Amino acid sequence: MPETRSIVVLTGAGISRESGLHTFRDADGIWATVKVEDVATPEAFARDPVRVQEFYNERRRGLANTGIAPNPAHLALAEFEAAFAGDFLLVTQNIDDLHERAGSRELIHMHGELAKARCEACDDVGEWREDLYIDTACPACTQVGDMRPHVVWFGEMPFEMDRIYAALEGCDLFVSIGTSGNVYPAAGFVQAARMAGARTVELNLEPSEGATLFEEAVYGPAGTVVPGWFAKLATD
Ligand code: BV8
Repeated sequence: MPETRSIVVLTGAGISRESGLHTFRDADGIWATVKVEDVATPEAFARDPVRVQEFYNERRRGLANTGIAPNPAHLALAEFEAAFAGDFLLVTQNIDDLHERAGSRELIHMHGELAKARCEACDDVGEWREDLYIDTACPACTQVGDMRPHVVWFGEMPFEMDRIYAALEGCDLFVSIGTSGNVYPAAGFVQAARMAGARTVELNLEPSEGATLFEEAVYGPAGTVVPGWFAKLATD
């Protein structure tokens, strides 16, 4: 096996499942109880901002629950990154803060962060761990009524796409963990990695929508599969 010099890892909601956070499309997932078009689009926010703010307030309160903590999969990624001599980039679709709490450093939240809020009047983005209301004042410009979760809704451009594609074009290993491969552009990253000639691996509970695009796969819970797989990579 040629030496691995540059790794891109993509994670989705599945990596946080064993930490106690729901996924989206599993039977007990978030989209089983609420519709995307009612809470996760700019149109929904314009139509019913109270409902959208409450949807994210509930999830943000959930993050503050002491029972929610990084699991062995998050910890294994942070441990591997710390010891890896090459380039390592972790791109997550998740808006929870479990990767940073596990110690990951080169980390991009392409769909934003639940623990941050953005002012649409002055574009200030800051840490935000309490509830957001339609009359919350911006801490930077004091404007009232323009605060929103710093989260990427459907139809909005994900963050740091140039940096992500540059990393994919230069990587020799792409590992996708805990994602169903339903949401673009993230679901297309494996294609970019293949174009770059990278080795492509899927670590998931079950085959994703894009399973056939991966050269290798290991199926099982991330908390078990990810530590073992990265421990072996570290000794390859
Ligand atoms: C954009 C933040 C363009 C909000 C989210 C091409 C074709 C078709 C449609 C499109 C396309 N291009 C764009 C679109 C539209 C849309 C899209 O992809 N729609 C889909 C549904 C068809 N995409 C967008 O709108 C994106 N924007 O493309 O902009 C643009 C261009 C110019 C100018 C402006 C804009 C924006 C998408 C981002 C939306 N925001 N999240 C929030 O969190 O509330 S997406 C949401 O889905 C989450 O981020 C989530 O992470 C993401 C993906 O879901 P998964 O993470 O994969 O979770 P899921 O439940 O689906 O799967 C979990 C997996 O884990 C399963 O496979 C399961 O088996 C596994 N699992 C479960 N337990 C475990 C496990 N694995 C391991 N261990 C376990 N224990």
